[in-house]
Amino acid sequence: MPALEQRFGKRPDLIVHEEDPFNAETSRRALATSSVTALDAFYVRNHGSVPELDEDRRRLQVGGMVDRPLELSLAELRDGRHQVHEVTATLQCAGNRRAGLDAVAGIPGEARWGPGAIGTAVWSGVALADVLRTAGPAPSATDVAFVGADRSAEADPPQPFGASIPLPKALCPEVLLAWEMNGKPLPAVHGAPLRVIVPGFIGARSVKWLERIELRDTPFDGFFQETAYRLVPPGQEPGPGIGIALGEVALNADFLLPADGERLPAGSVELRGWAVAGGERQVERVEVSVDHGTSWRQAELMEDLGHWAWRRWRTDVDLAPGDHEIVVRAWDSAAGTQPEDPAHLWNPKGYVNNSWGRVRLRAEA
Ligand SMILES: Nc1nc2c(c(=O)[nH]1)N[C@H]1C(S)=C(S)[C@@H](COP(=O)(O)O)O[C@H]1N2
Ligand SMILES: [Mo]
Repeated sequence: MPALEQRFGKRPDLIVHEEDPFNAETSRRALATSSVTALDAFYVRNHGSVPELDEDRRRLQVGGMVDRPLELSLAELRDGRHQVHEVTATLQCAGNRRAGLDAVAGIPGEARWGPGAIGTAVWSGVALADVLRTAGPAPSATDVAFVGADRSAEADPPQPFGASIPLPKALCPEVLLAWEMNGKPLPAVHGAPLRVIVPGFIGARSVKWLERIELRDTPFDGFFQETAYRLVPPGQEPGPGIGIALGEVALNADFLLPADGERLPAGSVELRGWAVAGGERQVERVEVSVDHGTSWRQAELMEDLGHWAWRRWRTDVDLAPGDHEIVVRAWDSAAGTQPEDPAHLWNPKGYVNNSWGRVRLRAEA
């Protein structure tokens, strides 16, 4: 195990998938114990090494299809011209729960994320919309691209991580250029000195170590937008423009406690987990079944942290001695629910496993 400082100050129960680039997910227990995820527990998804950046010398460039290209220091971003906003938002990697797809058929070269590539934090910074209005988007601009200061050798050719979102989303007040996370300076591993936060969208659109914002009339043409983070049909090879570009998060839910495979005393057992709706949608209902989906009971939705945050849920079930499989599914404000079987969702890059959450438990007399 690497020294603590190489783990970026993360707690020992973080589940490390890769050392460099550092990729690690939060333990189910850590997610279950607080509605806002602690900084030292928050998952990390990197495509290159964490860049060492001198905050005082950094400039944010805003260019492309704008009337007034900008170059802003961090001090200028924070000097009060733009109001500071705070948003509680959940970030989730599009590869969260990939292990469930990998169990259907192998997904080589991709981390087998469990349900912990997700976390909720209080982010603060300025609204991207305010900065964009200062720059003045050209009438024909349709997309806003973000480029980071890291460099990824996973891309072909090697390049900084980058992504874009549609301009209408970029103008929404919840989209932030953030320098604080849970009231503390943004940690280096989470994108210091400045990152984008795009609530309701997959984590990959919330670009860390932000260096450049570019207004365009097409989506960003970098590897991580054009080739990666796309839902490719089974049987096709990932490639530029192949498959659905992932944007809004899909409705999803899973268990946090007890852990899969746990043995516990028969009788009343508390179940806990999370649910996220994605986009503008809200989690309306979470239900669990102890009979493989024949009947469902309502779980209790826990604290409401606002429009952009997950809902944690809990319920008690009575388990007779023996083996049990319990499943969970959520419903959202569009009356959508989750598919039962990960086999029907399998895709070559292993994204968006939002099949029913599942735990197997042994209740002992
Ligand atoms: N510059 C940069 N931004 C990035 C990434 C990256 O590798 N480089 N990873 C993205 C992905 S895929 C996710 S899921 C989130 C993860 O954010 P976190 O590491 O702060 O949890 O950051 C996104 N932003
Ligand atoms: Mo991600």
